[in-house]
Amino acid sequence: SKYTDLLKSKMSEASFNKLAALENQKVMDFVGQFADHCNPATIYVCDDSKEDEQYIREQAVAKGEEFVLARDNQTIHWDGPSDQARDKVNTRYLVYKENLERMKSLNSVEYNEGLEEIMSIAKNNMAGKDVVVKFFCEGPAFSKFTMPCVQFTDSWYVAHSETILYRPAYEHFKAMKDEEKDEFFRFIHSAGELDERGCCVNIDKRRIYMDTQNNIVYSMNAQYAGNTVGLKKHSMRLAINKGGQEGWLCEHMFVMACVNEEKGRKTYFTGAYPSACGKTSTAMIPGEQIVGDDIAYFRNMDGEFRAVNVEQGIFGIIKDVNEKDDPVIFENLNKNQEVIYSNVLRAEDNLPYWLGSGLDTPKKGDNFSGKDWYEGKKDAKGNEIKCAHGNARYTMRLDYLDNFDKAGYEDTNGVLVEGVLYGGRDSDTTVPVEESASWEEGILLKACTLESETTSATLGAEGVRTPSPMANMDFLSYPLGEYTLNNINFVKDLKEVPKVFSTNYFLRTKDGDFCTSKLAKKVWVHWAEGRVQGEYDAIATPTGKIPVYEDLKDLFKKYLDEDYTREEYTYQFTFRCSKWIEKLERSKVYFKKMDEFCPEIVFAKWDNFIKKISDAKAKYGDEILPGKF
Ligand code: OXD
Ligand code: MN
Repeated sequence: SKYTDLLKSKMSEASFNKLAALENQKVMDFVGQFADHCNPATIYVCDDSKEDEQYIREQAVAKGEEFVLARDNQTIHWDGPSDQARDKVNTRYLVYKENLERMKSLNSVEYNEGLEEIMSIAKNNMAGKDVVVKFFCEGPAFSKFTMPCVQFTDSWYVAHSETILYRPAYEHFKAMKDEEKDEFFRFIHSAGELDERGCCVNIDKRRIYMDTQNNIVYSMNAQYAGNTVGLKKHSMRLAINKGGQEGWLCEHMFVMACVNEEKGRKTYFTGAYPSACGKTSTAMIPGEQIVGDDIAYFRNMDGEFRAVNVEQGIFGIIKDVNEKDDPVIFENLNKNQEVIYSNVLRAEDNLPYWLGSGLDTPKKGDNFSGKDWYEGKKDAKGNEIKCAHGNARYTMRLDYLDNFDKAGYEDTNGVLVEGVLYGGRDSDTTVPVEESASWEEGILLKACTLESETTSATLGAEGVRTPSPMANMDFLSYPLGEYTLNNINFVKDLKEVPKVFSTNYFLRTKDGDFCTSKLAKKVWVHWAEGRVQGEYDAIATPTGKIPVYEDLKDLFKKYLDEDYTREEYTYQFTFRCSKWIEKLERSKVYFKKMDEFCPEIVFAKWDNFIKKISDAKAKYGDEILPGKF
């Protein structure tokens, strides 16, 4: 390689040998190009060994990006006060001129212009720093699902996070056949200059630029994991695009198994939920099993709908994780095992505290706002700074959890998916659970129309609905209309097509209270499980099929020991015609706005549903009680 001398000057012999042993020109050129351009002091190349993982952990602490906490193997990392969430404004696609028109509703920049900008920011951005190169993969290694990835970063916190969150793949790279050697994702990341707390200084030059045409993502002057961890949201955008071209899907979904002990069966579901709509809590319903909590790949494997969890760990929101609401995670955070906390409070006892922990929270300590947080501290705008950020996180391996489905997770063929859930949040439109009449109706009526509703916890007006098709808009890397059709067409050669369900855990009574408790999701999922297995009758509505009262009554008794009344059922499962028509009209407006080239067929199908609902309204009235349609 033309970079051999340069690389040898920045690497130990052992590191260079690890790189050379891959016999992969594209890897060599990638590492060489950025070794030259970003100009780090040294480069450490990792294989899959425990020694290299340990070296990363130690360096994250030695370099001041993480601090050791009281419990064994637990550390804390802070992102700077302005680096606490995904930066949607500065996250852009680099798009060739000829594709700009097609991509215009997705945040894009002309290829050469964007590349020039990002490369000028990247120039010497690693000066004086030590870089780590590590190989990972999405999904299990050595399988049809495997997406190999290489991460080049000057942040040992980012590398440490990835060591927890993703499967190692140095050996996979080593075994790649010549014809596969070009097929991997490349992530180049630099936190750049750091302050004394290990936080990124040059936030004004934060940019995340994605080149889906060449499968490379550039992330500069950022540290928050959603902006930096290449294998998470960056890779997701590359995979959505690649899947779209190759006929598979990358979805923003959990994978879980609903366990029916009595019948001795296990049914796999995947689920997409916009944030704050119950995704994690559904993936972790007590008594069921979890395969993954955030990202799934779907493939048609010999006519079967199979899915893998792309990840190995959880980068979870820690707010409201407490003994009562989230016992499994809470228990694991309290053990002496590896966890990286980010943006929580470190108090004098050297333990972490966060919002909604249920613990007595000390009144001072270090937090994301600085070293000297105290209760009542205000920011520059005069707003009170809470003990921890609302988006503070924990990073932890999934296999710590007792309810982890190890066999399903490890299966190189993925798990057989029999049900897909789309969970929105609205107070007055959709029923708690509904099955779609078909896959296509599921995509059009459940997935594309997903919305979440603002709550008192978010700034601004309450009850405002935000469209969130497939809960995937932030990561969509090609136009929404095409993506919708790819979702519809994905099942066309399958022997068995999963059933699609919507859920809504947030329907409210006339008095404004939630209709059901947080635990009721177990009932809705078990009803879906029964339907998948050919049990339970269902009642038709204009948008699908709902449960009959008696089955829910039994399920509530069995799983929650609750008496579910017919009055509750009737209210919750009433079909609200005008509300549904408004919902579909909102979806039409949103699709038009987000993709002016969205195929007419999508709108035509929605118009058919609107007509069907209007006819029903004329015949049965605006609110149709269960069984009256
Ligand atoms: C997200 C996440 O932002 O998973 O979706 O962190
Ligand atoms: Mn996510």
